[in-house]
Amino acid sequence: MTTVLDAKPFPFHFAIGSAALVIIDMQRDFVEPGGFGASLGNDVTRLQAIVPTVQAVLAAWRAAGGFVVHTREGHAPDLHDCPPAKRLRGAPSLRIGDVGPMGRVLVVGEPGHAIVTALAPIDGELVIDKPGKGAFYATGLQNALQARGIKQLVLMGVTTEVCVQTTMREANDRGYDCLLVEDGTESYFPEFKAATLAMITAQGAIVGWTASAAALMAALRT
Ligand code: TIU
Repeated sequence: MTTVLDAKPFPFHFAIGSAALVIIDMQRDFVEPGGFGASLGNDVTRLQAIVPTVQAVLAAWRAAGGFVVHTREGHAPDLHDCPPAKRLRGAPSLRIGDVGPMGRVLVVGEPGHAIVTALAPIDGELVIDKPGKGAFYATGLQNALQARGIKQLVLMGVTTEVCVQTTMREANDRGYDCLLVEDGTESYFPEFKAATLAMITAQGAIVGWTASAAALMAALRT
């Protein structure tokens, strides 16, 4: 058993063989200019800044022999899996499916849909394409985790209060213990990130644990 001693609200225990590192939506559509995140009016540079930290944790997790899951938010080219409520919401500069500088926005297989090169999946890692914010909704994630006996999830990715938090809450209801890496996640809104980290650990870890990348990597070295 491995313990992240310096976790909030108290130490987090996991076994590398029954844990998965889940990296949420580190796609060009969210972290590069011209994609979905930017179309909603966001400054994407905040999200780009976490790539080296996510890369360091990913390398440490791989070195420890841990299982890795990458998720990608996106829709089929015919948009059958994109509810009109999602596509028509608000007044973005480009809607889902429109052609932008990185291809069709938030569409599977387009350049913007790809995970950033620094965090590209390698052989043996699971890639989950998801049409929603949560990684369990309309995907094979639950079956894949159950088949491997996974009990604990360590999460990173974007954005903290949207796809990451939604996935953590879905995971809680399915019985997983979840730890979110504080500097391995980011929001377009710093105040939303801070509030999300606080609400996860409140009430005796009502949603889960948080810890720094350094604390997690220190645990992985023991
Ligand atoms: N807009 C926003 O903050 N996030 C999303 O739309 N998707 C994810 O968080 N991946």
